[in-house]
Amino acid sequence: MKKLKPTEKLDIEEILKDLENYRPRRKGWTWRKKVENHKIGDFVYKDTSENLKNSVPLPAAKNFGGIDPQPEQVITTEIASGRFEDDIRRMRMAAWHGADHIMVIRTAGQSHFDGLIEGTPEGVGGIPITRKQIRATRKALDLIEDEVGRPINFHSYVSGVAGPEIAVLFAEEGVNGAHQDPQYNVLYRDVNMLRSFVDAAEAKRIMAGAGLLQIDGAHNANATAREAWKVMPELFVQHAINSLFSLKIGIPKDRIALSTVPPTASPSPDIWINLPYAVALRDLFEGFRFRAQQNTKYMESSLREATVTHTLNLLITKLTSADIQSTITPDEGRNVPWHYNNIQAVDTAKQAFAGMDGLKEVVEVKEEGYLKVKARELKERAVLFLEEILKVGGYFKAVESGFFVDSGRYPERNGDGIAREIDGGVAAGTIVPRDDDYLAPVCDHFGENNIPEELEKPCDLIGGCTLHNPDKIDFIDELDDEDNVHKRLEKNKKYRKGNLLKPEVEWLADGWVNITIFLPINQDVAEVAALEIARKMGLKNPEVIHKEVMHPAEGTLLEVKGQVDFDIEVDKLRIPEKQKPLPDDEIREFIDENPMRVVAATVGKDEHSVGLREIIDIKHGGIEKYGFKVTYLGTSVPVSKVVDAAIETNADAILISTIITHNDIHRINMRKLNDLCIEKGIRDKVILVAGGTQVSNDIAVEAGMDAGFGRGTSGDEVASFLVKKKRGDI
Ligand code: B12
Repeated sequence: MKKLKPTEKLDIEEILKDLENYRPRRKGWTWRKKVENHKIGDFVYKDTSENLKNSVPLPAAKNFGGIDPQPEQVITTEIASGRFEDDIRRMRMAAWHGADHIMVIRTAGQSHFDGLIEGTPEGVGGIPITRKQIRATRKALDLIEDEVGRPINFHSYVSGVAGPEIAVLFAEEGVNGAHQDPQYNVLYRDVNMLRSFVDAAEAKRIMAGAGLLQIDGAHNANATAREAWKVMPELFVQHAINSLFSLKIGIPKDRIALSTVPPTASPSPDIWINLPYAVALRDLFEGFRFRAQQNTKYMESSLREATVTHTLNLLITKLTSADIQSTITPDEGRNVPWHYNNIQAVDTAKQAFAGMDGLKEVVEVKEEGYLKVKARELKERAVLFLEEILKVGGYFKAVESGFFVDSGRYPERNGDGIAREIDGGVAAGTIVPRDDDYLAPVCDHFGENNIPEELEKPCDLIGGCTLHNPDKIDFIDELDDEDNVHKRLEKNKKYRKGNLLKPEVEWLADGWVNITIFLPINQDVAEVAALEIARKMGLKNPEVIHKEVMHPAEGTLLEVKGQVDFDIEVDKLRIPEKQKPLPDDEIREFIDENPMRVVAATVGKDEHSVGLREIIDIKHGGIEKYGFKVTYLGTSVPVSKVVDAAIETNADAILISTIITHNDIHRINMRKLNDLCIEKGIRDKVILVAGGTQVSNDIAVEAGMDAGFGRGTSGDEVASFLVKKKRGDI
């Protein structure tokens, strides 16, 4: 398969080609490699891992030499578009931003299917986990990991009544991690308790054999309980049950990760509650791995609020050392996550971790006082909980009595726990005891199996099982003539291969855009008005997805999503040609032979000098280094004074900086400069250049300048322009 090129899109058809013969090249989980005292650019990092080969750094990185420090934690992103062909494009973006643990959410209801499904049907809130979908995804991820230069862990769920079958599928197809926790099936999917634990034993054994990382499901209890911070003792109990069960079945400790979510969120006192919980958990479960999940329970529609909650969660991770940092899209509370929000969440983690690098070398989590007392109290409550489970006759009895997901702070009980019957639930009565002479010639199979002792592995009896001989796997391509990837690709071909472009947030060319509106009115009126505005703007199916009171009477902030129903023809767009700066020597040579004088100032009542000085000063690589003679007049300079100075010095060019743009003052200043130069008769011989954060070449030219330069301009670009203009090239 052809390598990916950073400038080319993933070719989905190419990925689907010859899929029946694709084999995963690696099995099992991969951790990041920490680099001690890692020198990156001008800095030495304490807690980072190896750099990526290709990546997109944080926006501010351009001020720091483009560095892109990668934290030591594995970073997770959860993907749930429902179409794998769109998921994999999202995965590629996420990997470039620093995600190396890609979790694929399953379609709603898959945990009740009692077998595997095939083909590439579309899912709801996730994809149907089928061999073809995961093989294609693994193949794409193999290409993506070569592109970024780091292994990518692919992950999904081993739960429901087809759990063991899914575990085999994952082991065969090179999936690297999975959620597996029988308590999850029991409490949230109403799968029969006995069936769930028997299935879990089988699934865990298979996962152990293939080196998958297992993540438990305890975090779902905080997502379910109304006051999640009260269920902390139960969370320990759930972690304990699943971790020890897994250990006994043979998963090694470093492949067992506890899924832990800080139970509360601000405005409750976040650190005060969440930190002792995290400390107690690490104490109790030493040697296991920790997967820190971000809190979503209290997230509604504010992206800002979610991002702050998540950043506080990252502080907890940093103080208590989690191994995996899971990121949740900040829009999870308001819609099916949009792909760019996956990326924003990964960046939030990357940015916060880079900022907090070395924190534990300068700040210590106190071992005495409140933290110790509180952590001890939580552990005691958990131990009492476990003792009570034993007292009532064990785990199944405890579930029958509604011990779990009760919103009381243990030992208090509110009586609102989830109770299940031992012989109730999905797939009740389906467990069949094995005969005394039971023999299954397959590997990584849990429990009694009469395999002859002299065999190296059970499947030698049949010349290899599918785990050892992948050629025995039956690859079923598609079962549904309509609901499949090929039909979907056919429909959107013109956007993938053609000349057409449309906005998207979930699926290619879905047409969704998001607009932000402030209305100076109360929220009830604002909501209706915002929809009307969106309709008048031509948006179809508008929906208010966020509403926030700025003041009960003065105004409301809203975000509205809507769809556009037109396409953009890419080849009809006029793309401004990127001007390449001239080579340094060429500029210097020209200025040696044709000395140029320049007058420069920040104009109007503007005191911002930093930008213009970067363009001029020799020490910043400004135009002086090429020999331009610059008369710098300073800041808040009237336009007339700039023109007078240009006449006095017989200048070849005028450079003005205009940062403040309120009331279009930047356009007014540019026009004034042009008009005055015309009035004084020098416009023909002087080159006029303006710059500033909101200045673009188009705006400047429209206001009478010869050129305009915005954010991120460098001296060589301005010098090149001046030389080309003087030479008459442009
Ligand atoms: C530093 C700063 C200040 C400093 C300025 C110190 C100084 N000596 O320059 C101080 C604290 C004094 C200041 C004051 C104010 N500031 Co101020 N300030 C900033 C800040 C934080 C950074 C600007 C900066 O230096 N950037 C770094 C340089 C390198 O980037 P740059 O300016 O974009 O320059 C580049 C390009 O634009 C271009 N360029 C710029 N000029 C030119 C000229 C030419 C000829 C060319 C070719 C290219 C070029 O090339 C440069 C290099 O790449 C910005 C916010 C931000 N993060 O951008 C606000 C910002 C610019 N300030 C702002 C405001 C409103 C003010 C105040 C009015 C606030 C107040 N009410 O008091 C006052 C204005 C005072 C006055 N009379 O001018 C606003 C402007 C909004 C707008 N677009 O109208 C900003 C954007 C902040 C904000 N979001 O509100 N500020």
